[in-house]
Amino acid sequence: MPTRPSVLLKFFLSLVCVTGSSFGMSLLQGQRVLITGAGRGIGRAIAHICHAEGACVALTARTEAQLHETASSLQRVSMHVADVTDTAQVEDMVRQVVAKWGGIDILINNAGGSQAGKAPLQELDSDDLVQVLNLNVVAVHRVTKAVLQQAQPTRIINISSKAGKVGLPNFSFYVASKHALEGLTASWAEELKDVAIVNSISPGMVDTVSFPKPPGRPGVRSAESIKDGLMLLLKTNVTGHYLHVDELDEVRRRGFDDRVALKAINEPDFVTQLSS
Ligand SMILES: *[C@@H]1O[C@H](CO)[C@@H](O)[C@H](O)[C@H]1NC(C)=O
Ligand SMILES: *[C@@H]1O[C@H](CO)[C@@H](O)[C@H](O)[C@H]1NC(C)=O
Ligand SMILES: *[C@H]1O[C@H](CO)[C@@H](O)[C@H](O)[C@H]1NC(C)=O
Repeated sequence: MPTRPSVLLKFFLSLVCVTGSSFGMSLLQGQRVLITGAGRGIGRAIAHICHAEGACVALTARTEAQLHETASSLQRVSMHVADVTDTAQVEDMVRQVVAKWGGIDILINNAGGSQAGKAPLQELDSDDLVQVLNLNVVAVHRVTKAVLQQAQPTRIINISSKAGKVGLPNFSFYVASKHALEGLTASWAEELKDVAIVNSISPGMVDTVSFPKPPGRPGVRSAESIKDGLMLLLKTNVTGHYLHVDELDEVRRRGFDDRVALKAINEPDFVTQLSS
């Protein structure tokens, strides 16, 4: 099994991205994709899915060993150790990615985390809310801003959650952070509408280090199973939308077009609805 392509082969493969060629049939041929939190879990699955579609993938995470694990079976790949909560590290990471690939076409804001512990509000420490907002919201702005300063991405995808849409008891800090993420997504979709498509995806109940799931629990899915939802968001020309992978499955079971699963983040105008 050839898992370590030669340096020369890697060089030629990476030219596809540096020169922006797009001669293949794969959806992401020649596209340069930056993925945060790519060292494990959903970020690692996203890296593999994008690479299988022909993309050149730039991986970033805090832990170098984990980046190596994600990259080990990939050819068109670069690794960039950075902490998304540190502005200088993020700006430097984006500089390295642009130097390596000549640009960034797609940004996938995947890095994020859970709240310190599940508990009702009376038992939570307010400082923990600052922590979760810093990682799940502030860092997304930091990375997205640095990318927009140094490259012209045409697509931005945020990894959100059902918790971006509904309240969940004992989980209010995480819920608040994902609601805030939806707010960023909807606002940025409008601000960037002439240059980039901005959407969010909820990967459903994936068993990860940040969110371990008891084996056999109903509804639990693998990180790899988000592929069809992710591909839909990588193709769509609508912006400011949210997709939940479980809902895409249900849309398909009922025989609707996949696009039915893409829901506008903005509520329809209430007064217009009343008068129609
Ligand atoms: C929330 O946490 C409290 C206290 O730990 C627990 O008693 C309660 O069952 C939890 N509620 C839910 C819905 O998990
Ligand atoms: C997206 O593409 C479809 C078909 O290609 C087209 O009918 C639709 O108007 C487009 N929508 C936007 C928002 O560009
Ligand atoms: C992307 O997702 C992150 C959290 O994963 C969120 O904080 C951010 O607001 C999102 N950005 C957009 C444009 O949706």
